[in-house]
Amino acid sequence: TVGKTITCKAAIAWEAGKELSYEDVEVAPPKAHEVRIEIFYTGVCHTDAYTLSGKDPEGAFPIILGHEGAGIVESVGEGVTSVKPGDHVVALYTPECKECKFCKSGKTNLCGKIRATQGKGLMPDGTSRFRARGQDILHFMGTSTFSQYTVVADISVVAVQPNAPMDRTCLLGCGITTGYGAARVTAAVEEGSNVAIFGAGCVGLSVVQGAVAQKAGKIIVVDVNPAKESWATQFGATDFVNPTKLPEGQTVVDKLIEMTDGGCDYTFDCTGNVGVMRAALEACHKGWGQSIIIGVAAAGQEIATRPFQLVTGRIWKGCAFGGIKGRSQLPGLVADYLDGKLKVDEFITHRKTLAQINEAFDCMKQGDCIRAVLNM
Ligand code: NAD
Ligand code: AHE
Ligand code: ZN
Repeated sequence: TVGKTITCKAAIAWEAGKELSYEDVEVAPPKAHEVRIEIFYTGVCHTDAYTLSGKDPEGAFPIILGHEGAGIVESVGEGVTSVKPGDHVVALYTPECKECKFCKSGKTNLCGKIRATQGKGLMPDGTSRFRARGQDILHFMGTSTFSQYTVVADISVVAVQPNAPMDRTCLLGCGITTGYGAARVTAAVEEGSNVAIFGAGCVGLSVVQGAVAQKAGKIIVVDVNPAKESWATQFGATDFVNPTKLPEGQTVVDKLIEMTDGGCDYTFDCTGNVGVMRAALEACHKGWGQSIIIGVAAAGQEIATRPFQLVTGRIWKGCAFGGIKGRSQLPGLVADYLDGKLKVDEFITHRKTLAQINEAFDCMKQGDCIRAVLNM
């Protein structure tokens, strides 16, 4: 297959708001500094549904979605030295070139090298490697893992330990790394600090794991779904608050301030709801509390608070992919998983095949789903 176009199955999003279509796609061979990957497993993330809905300002169609994938390198283009055919890999929607202003800053995991073309759904040379029904199909987040074969930039892929099962490592491509990294890298939660996590999905529960690893004091999970209490406890939360069950007149902010003697040291929004983001900021301790926005809000939504909240020392920030540099740090997370220090298996509540992808999207929208993993 090396150097040749591969015809395989993919789930194509032809139009916003419509079901995905499982059909043949032609995947061109990788050009210079590109890698063709046989995807074995992919997770389904809310951000895929968000872009499919048509609300993502960067979303264009037709497109192959998916950004939580693991597989094996099939072939590489000219000049690729970081991975080779046969390597077990995870696709990276946050690439790491190690040479741009961002990568060299030491201040962020965002990489600027290919962000412009990635946002347009194209490979770095401005073209697509996918064709179906005689037309070009766009790439998504530089990964497009809802295809049995995909082509990515060589800076958008990392080789990981081959003894780590790919149906688990795929989840390190987004949800788990995002939450775990937010607690360990972006917030760098200190020992004994009080933490509140809004939203106990894959991302929020991964923040809980990160907070446990950082030896946080109180780890308070806030969720409107009562079924999330046992999930929170299983991952190491010390307390659970359901904002819909508070006494009349008490807000979730009042409750958290009361539980933490003045406010939390760190809070995390893992819901994407801008009202929740405000509550998370205002539940922070005066003088130093930090609130980290992780959730992706719908297009057009804005956050608000009284500026006095910041004047009095609360800090509002956010992160993508948990602040983790994929090529440098993902093998470390896989090692944590292999050593039993990072839970991954526990997140998989649903398993489907690529052909059943629309069912997986339906599952994701139910309260009992943490992650649905697709076998390609
Ligand atoms: P999820 O839907 O599985 O979990 C969200 C949880 O929030 C659910 O348990 C839900 O009951 C709870 N919730 C909803 N409204 C609430 C409210 N008002 N108060 C308290 N809890 C509430 O989602 P997920 O997969 O964990 O992802 C969370 C968010 O993070 C999504 O918006 C997703 O798009 C985003 N995301 C961001 C990044 C990033 O890099 N920044 C990466 C992955 C996902
Ligand atoms: N394209 C959207 C924004 C979507 C977004 O915030 N994406 C996150 C990852 S979510 C993963 O599930 C991200 O990485 N953002 C940083 C980046 O560079 O895209 C929009 O509003 O335009
Ligand atoms: Zn995601």
